Amino acid sequence: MKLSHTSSLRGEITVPGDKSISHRSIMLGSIATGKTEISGFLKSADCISTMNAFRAMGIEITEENDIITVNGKGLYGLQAPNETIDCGNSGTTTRILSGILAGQSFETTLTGDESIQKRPMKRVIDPLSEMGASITSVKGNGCAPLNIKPSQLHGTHITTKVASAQVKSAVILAGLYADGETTLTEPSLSRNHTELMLSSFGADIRSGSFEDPTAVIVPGNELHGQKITVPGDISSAAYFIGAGLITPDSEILVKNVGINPTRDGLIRVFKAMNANLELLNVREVAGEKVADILVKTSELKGTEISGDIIPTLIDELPLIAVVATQAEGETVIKDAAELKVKESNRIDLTVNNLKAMGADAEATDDGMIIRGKSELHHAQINTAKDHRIAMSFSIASLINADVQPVDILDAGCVNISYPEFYKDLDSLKK
Ligand code: SPQ
Repeated sequence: MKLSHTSSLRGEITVPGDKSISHRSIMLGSIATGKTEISGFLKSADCISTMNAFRAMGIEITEENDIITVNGKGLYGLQAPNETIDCGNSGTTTRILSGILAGQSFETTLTGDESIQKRPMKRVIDPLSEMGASITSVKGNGCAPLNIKPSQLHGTHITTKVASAQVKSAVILAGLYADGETTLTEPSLSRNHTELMLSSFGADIRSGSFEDPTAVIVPGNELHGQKITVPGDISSAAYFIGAGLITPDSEILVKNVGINPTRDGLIRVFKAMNANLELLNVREVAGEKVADILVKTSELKGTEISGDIIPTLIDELPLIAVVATQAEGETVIKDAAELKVKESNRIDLTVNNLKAMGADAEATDDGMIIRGKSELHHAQINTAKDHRIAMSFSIASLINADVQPVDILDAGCVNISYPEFYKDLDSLKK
């Protein structure tokens, strides 16, 4: 897709539902008893993979007037699927589902696309095995396909090396099927949507905190279907917030954005960079904090991003790197080696594409350094079919100094998390 620069961005936008919360709403709705009604569900390729996985296990999921209804069958109501479950491009589906499947009385195999089959799964295989699960990488390479056989799970204490909400959620959900209490301590607090939602479904769960990132799940409670309102995804809102900051003469109101403190690192970082950004109408919707975000063109300065804030903005780092090219001075991103094992190696891809556009960017072992301010030029952007790279560089294209457009390869990959992205971006161009 060819994208040209724009003179300004103005108007209001409501971003689609949060991807992480949408996945969890289907998963918990399926293993709860009774109906779960979901409004604001994100109908993107990744969340549809989760829906299809549960449909394949006998769960009826219907849609009417934009409300998704999951007819849950309880903790022990899933049925053996007829074939291997295809998780598509979704790491969230593959990893969290493996925790639920570890507690079932039937055997399953999970796989996904080329990218999924390269992403590390040992991080869920190891803790689930510690709990007594029978889970193996079919090819013996620590990646999907994963084979999961029935076994009795035991409550135990798990300590993880990486802060990962997917690993944490897999362990917590397996913990629902264990014979005692399961605790999980992660190095820093990762997003806590599973904990919040489980609590509203009636589970006996304690969420960790930034001071003590230990979650505790006690099995025994039945889960009950709920009404869920999914807030807008801050990871999708991020593109418009970033765009508003770096495009001249811009003012954008991004409405209904989830600002759970385990996800709001982007806002804290942009404020530290001197962003003209205001949170309006801050409220709570179904246990999640939500706000409208007003953003205006800003004179930005570089910053350091490292430590405990990293898990709270991990998916936004390619976009933050693009924005950093328009900040005076150096932006240093550290402690973010996890970026190498996402849908692509997001450190290398971000830095190579930034350099191709003329920015001063350098990859490091666990992050990157961007020195601003640089004029950006047209280039061909290799996305490796990674939706976050495609959207981040679509934002870079808005300030391309040349007449020639930026060429985003495999631009359709935005379907993974934000099918209407280009249409929404166009609606703001003035
Ligand atoms: O599902 P997937 O492919 O892993 O999605 C990504 C994304 O950019 O959309 C990561 F590539 O988001 C993850 C996120 O990085 C979604 C997620 C979740 O919903 O629990 C947690 C984070 O991953 P992790 O590995 O830190 O648990």
